[in-house]
Amino acid sequence: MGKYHGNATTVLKPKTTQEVSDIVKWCHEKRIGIVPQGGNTGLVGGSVPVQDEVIISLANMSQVRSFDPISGILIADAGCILQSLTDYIAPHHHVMPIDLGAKGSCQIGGNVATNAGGLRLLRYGSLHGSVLGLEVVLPDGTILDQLTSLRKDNTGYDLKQLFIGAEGTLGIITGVSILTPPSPQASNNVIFALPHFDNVLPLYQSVKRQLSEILSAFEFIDRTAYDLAVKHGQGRALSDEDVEGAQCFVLVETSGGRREHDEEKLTTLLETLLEADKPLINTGVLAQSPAQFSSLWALREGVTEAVSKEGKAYKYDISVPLSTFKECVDVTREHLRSKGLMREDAVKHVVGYGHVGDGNLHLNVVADTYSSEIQDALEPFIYELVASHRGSVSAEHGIGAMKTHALHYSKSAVSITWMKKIKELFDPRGIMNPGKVLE
Ligand code: FAD
Ligand code: S2G
Ligand code: ZN
Repeated sequence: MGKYHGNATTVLKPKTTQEVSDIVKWCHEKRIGIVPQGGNTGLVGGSVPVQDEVIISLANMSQVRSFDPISGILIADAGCILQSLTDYIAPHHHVMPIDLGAKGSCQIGGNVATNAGGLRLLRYGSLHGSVLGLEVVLPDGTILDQLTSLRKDNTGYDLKQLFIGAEGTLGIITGVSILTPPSPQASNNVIFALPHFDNVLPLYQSVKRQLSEILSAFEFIDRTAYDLAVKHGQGRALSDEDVEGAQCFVLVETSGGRREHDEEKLTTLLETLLEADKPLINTGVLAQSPAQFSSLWALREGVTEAVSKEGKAYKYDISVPLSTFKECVDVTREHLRSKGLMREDAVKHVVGYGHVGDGNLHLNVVADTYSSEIQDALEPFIYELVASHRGSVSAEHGIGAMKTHALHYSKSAVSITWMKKIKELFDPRGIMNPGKVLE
């Protein structure tokens, strides 16, 4: 399951919705396949041609159309980069309801198309909730203008929801209307070192109870992921003494109304945890400065890069019950060991990290090289493991081209049949992102 490589002869970069519509109309008439492309940061090959489709890049549609600092409603071209939108609304004291390590390149249109989750979903929910409206060019070139900025609009079927997470297979998103929350007056974070994984769940319970409304992220990093992040220069959050005996780590972020109030809550939490008869944590380090706040996040966000620097990654972005996070990593490692594949010239590491609050584990197998032997050992093993927990084979990254064969592990035959009926209704000529999501 390596990085996907397609080859397109043509990349078009329209500047307006009308240009997108004109191009799509032409492709529709000529029955030419299209791949909508945002920032190209997707991890399942969704933005890459599978044959010789025309790539329609939204990069040149990067204007903010409007922002209302009272309601926080932002209407932007789909090609706006997430970081640019974050920077645009910050002076108006608002934040984007989504944050992910790819923010410097990914576009809001791609975020919506993949229904990206990310680091803030725990606090601000899914894009299915924060997206208020969409402008979409349908596979025959029709412009579907649902770019409403209404918080409430119960008039007929909510069509926009179909395009959120459709990965460009039902139409090209050209405009996004999204509700942005007010920026927190104070953000803080703390990293905890835990002696073993079993403490993560009770820690999550007490953190939720003690921080309640100011909790904005609760991220898990196992020891291997942590060591790889440090090895590859993604920050050094804790001293060697602090990490002594730690089996995993948790990064907690708070976003609240008053710094003093939030810091008091965090300090009380840390004291309570450390003074407990059986402490859940070995230690905790509270960020003392904006620089330290950023370096704690850099460590967590840098795991992806560290994994890809360490070797060839087989990435499994899965939803499984929180209690099974460590088991899934350990069982996979043991399975590979039983095949004689846990060795330096085959599989070097099996790591786990992810979004605890979303039940989303990023299980990454780091190999020396890609090989069919490793691939065959991993699939369908991991998909069956996920299905045994009634989980999802793709929590937030989508299906793209790389996981179409695995869709049935998480969706019933009836569901897939009706997905295909919807695809047939919107794209009877099959020109919109062919080979993605549905086989
Ligand atoms: P692309 O990669 O260009 O495209 C992704 C899919 O959307 C493709 O199928 C494409 O055809 C379609 N598409 C793109 N733009 C449009 C459009 N305007 N209209 C219709 N279809 C379109 N993902 C998460 O969910 N959570 C994370 O925490 C996260 N962290 C990441 C960290 C790193 C370092 C990296 C590299 C990736 C991460 N991702 C994460 C994956 C990726 O960033 C997201 O899927 C992102 O939403 C993709 O946006 P993009 O603009 O790069 O889209
Ligand atoms: C994350 C990023 C991509 C990956 O870090 O939350 O979604 O799988 C991931 O490393
Ligand atoms: Zn993620």
